[in-house]
Amino acid sequence: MKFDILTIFPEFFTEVFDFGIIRRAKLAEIVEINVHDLRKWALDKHHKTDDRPFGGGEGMVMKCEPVFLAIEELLGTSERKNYPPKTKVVLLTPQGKPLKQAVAQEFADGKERIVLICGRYEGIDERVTEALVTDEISIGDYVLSGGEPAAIVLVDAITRLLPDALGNEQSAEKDSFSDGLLDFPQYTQPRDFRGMKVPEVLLSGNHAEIDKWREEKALEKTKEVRKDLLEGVDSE
Ligand code: 6GU
Repeated sequence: MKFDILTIFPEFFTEVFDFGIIRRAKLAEIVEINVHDLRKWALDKHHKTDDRPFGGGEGMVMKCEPVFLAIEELLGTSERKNYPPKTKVVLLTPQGKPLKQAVAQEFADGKERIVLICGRYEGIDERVTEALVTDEISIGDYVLSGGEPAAIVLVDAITRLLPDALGNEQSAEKDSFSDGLLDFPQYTQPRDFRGMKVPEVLLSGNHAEIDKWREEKALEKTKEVRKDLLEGVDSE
């Protein structure tokens, strides 16, 4: 999978992909992540990537030309219907479709290239959305100053789902949400920490009992904090 991130803050991403699973996936060439400074495609003297909104109002709006030029250079065309196969152009925006595990799974399955456009909170010229963008994604119902943290979240969520990205010791199938439930609680050494003891059942060696306990705890936790997951209701 090849990711291209378009941003006005490339330094934001300096080290964020250099740890853990993503670092390993890069080294194993399971993913390639390229970060591009949008200013490179801002052709005016001051490399301006934003301007005041037509019609008036607060804040600045991202200009469309640098994004069009970037997409043309990266994908060979700014005509969405002519993009290379298995290519997506994702705009990170609070106006997007909420990111869920199933959405990440869809991107991981059968896509080879994802271009991520980091919008700024105040907005991006609508012609980018109309002509270039295949998917608009939000990472939740709260306000971020820009799409950069959301791009990091999306790259992480997709990368861990790619074949061979996780070592054998880990499995994406066992992750929270892949079965629609939150995870059960985990414990490790010591067995007794300041009087707080590890539940007996986990020390019993009885795997049927342990599985049953874990299932119960996962259900209990999900009922407590994320009832919506059990009701199949779409909510954050
Ligand atoms: Cl993708 N962008 C911004 N600016 N805010 C957000 C978001 C994205 N997702 C949730 N809030």
